[in-house]
Amino acid sequence: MTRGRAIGAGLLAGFMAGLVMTVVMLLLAWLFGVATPLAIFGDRLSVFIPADQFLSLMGRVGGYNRMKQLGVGSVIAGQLLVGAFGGMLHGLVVRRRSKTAFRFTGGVFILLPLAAVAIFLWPVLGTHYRGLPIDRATAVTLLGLAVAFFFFERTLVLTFRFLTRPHVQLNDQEFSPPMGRRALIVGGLGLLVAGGGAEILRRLYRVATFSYDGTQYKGRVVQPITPNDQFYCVTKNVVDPQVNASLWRLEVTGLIQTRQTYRLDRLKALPATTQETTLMCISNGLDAGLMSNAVWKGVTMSTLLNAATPLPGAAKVRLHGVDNYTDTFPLEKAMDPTTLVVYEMNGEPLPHRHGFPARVIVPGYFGEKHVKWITRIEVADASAVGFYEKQGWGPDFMVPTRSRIDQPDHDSTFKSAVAANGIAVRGVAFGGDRGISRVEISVDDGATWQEAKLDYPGTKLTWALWSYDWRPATPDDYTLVVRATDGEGEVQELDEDRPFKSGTTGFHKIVVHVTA
Ligand SMILES: Nc1nc2c(c(=O)[nH]1)N[C@H]1C(S)=C(S)[C@@H](COP(=O)(O)O)O[C@H]1N2
Ligand SMILES: [Mo]
Repeated sequence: MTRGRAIGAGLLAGFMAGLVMTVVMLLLAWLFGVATPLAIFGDRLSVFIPADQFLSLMGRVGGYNRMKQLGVGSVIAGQLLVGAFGGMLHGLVVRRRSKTAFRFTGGVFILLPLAAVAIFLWPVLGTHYRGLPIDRATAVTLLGLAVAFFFFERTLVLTFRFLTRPHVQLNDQEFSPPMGRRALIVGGLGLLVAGGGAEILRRLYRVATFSYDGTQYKGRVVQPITPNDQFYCVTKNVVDPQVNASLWRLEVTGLIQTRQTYRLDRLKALPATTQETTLMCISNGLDAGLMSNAVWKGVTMSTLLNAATPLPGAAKVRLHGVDNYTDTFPLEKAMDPTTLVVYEMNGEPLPHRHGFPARVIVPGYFGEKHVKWITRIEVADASAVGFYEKQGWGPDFMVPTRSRIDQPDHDSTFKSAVAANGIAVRGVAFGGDRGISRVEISVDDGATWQEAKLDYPGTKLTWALWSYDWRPATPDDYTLVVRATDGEGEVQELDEDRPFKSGTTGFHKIVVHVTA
């Protein structure tokens, strides 16, 4: 076999093997919720990208969803490239040895990559999109990788053999016909496999988070309690978990005396608490709607922790979702009677995208800490960090007091005859776990302030809805500003020293034109 032929056949066989392997991964993900590099490679990489770089990258590619799509696309492209390269090496080796045993190719193309990928992906192997507990999920992910690599190895070896095997034996002389026709057959098969893969990709795309990640709740529609299907939504995932409740467990582990495991029915059998709580994302802009309010039902986290008995040295809890999302907060906060593990949202089981079957509610902290699809509460020492903390978010995760004008629209115009009858100005104000005691509105860019009415005062743990009947007398361009005072008497402020990684502070302003 010539060198060129070995390389050509190797590249084609390797590309084909990469394709088959990728389709196997897609199938495993689609049918069984197995975590594959397509999804978890990005999770693993993103913790190495500091928050500011992460945000600028996100801006450059056109948003979080685009970034996720690029991530998956790059992993697929990478797998095909590495596959082709591996195939080429295989071709060159076979050319010298003429025969390769499974012992050899299995070692090089199954065991070696399995070890390498397992080591690199170790922290995220415990992911499972149907909700297996972390240890079992790790085993399933490894098994899935082994299966995918097995398909790679078999496809590579057999395709290469098919492409290069001499099929005519004349007077002891090898005759190798040109590879063209066989390459065509392999190419055709490749197209079929790619078509199947594209179909699975399409189906996965339809259930992917692209259509709803970043959903906001703001404007005229805002009511005291956000309907479940309008609740804001943020997820790090490309495809969110759809947990099968019978596979799912909640474990309490780490620095504790007795490890505890709860099935959903055991969790629901514990004394329940119902609590209205508002959530807001750390990345919520002053005018944005990554903030919503719901009534949650579940059990206090302290019930679960006390049953496990934390040991001396325990300082934090690290919470794990089935999507290997993690976050932490102080043990003291975990023991607070308002910190919950909930399974109902506004009287219904948690919707999948909001964490079915159970999520954490931890009032006062940004949305990130309200871990969805929770599967493990790990009691840890003070050094434990979570997913976004590794990216450098924080260090302050407490919600600062914020307020927003929902109505009228920014840049809207009113005839003065209409304006004289009153323009309804409405909005929300949120003070973390401190409540809202007062809202003021300014129509002259903060020079003077008027009292707004608290139509829905909420509780210490929720937002308040406010309104103001504004009757501008003269035509002008008005700048409206809102400011809230929390339940402890602290007036909302612009904290210039607060890093953006701890969430924005400041005032929401809109401009309204009143014309003659
Ligand atoms: N397991 C898991 N929990 C998670 C996330 C995630 O990606 N995975 N995203 C967090 C972020 S950044 C926010 S703002 C809230 C959003 O909760 P919601 O989608 O129910 O509004 O969930 C948090 N909990
Ligand atoms: Mo968030």
